[in-house]
Amino acid sequence: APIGVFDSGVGGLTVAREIMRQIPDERMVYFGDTARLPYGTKSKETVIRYSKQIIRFLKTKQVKAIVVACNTATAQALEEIKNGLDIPVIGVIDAAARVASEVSRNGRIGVIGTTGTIESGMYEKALKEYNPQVQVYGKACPLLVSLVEEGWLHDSVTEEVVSRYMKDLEYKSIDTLILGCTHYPLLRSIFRKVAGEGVTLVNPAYETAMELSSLLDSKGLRCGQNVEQAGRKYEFYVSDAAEKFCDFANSILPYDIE
Ligand code: DGN
Repeated sequence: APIGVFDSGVGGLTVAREIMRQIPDERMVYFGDTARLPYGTKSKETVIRYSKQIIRFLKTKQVKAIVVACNTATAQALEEIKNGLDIPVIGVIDAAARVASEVSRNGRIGVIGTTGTIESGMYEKALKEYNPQVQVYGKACPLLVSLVEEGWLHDSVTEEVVSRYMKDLEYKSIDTLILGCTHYPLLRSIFRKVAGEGVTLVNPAYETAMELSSLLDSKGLRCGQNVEQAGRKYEFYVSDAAEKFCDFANSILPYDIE
């Protein structure tokens, strides 16, 4: 059975990409809610409702586990959607928070994401569960999603915007920065430059793929390696604008989708 992965749009493809890289034998069904994005500015009630609808769709695809590949949906809806679900579901926040709390030496951690993610305080809550001593500094960076979707990944304008946002974290002496929005790992080189070498960047997409891998192992849900599987390995569904989705997917995935 495949893994179900969903996001508000294209951003979750950074998580899908890590799943393809880290656990290449697994099949995957991806849903991007392109008709209703962005989730970053929507209310909690709405994000919960949308997420539950998508999960109903993914269950019709017989998925064995679900990854909420969206920081906003994880922050706003993960707790609610876990209830009453008979398959494992993970979000993108927990593994990133655990790793960040482990790698930080001075306990001063920055978190950046959409307004919804930062205002939810969920990263801070998760980080403090792993280490109550940490100081967490959140900063919403809403403009970055549009810049990434415009394809301006290595652009001086994007660098300028990143610098402006990072100014607020400048005097906090953070040594660890969580890229808490699906789009931000695509700006890694800019963050690297702006934040400086002394700051460890934590990528929730990568950490989530690793957590999914251990979860499948521990639940005995791992697919047999090298097994001939019927049907397509990866399936993608969107609620609108499939062509635009394809273009973005083809720009970041290791192979072309139709
Ligand atoms: N996928 C969203 C997130 O990770 O928070 C970003 C896109 C959005 O809905 N604004």
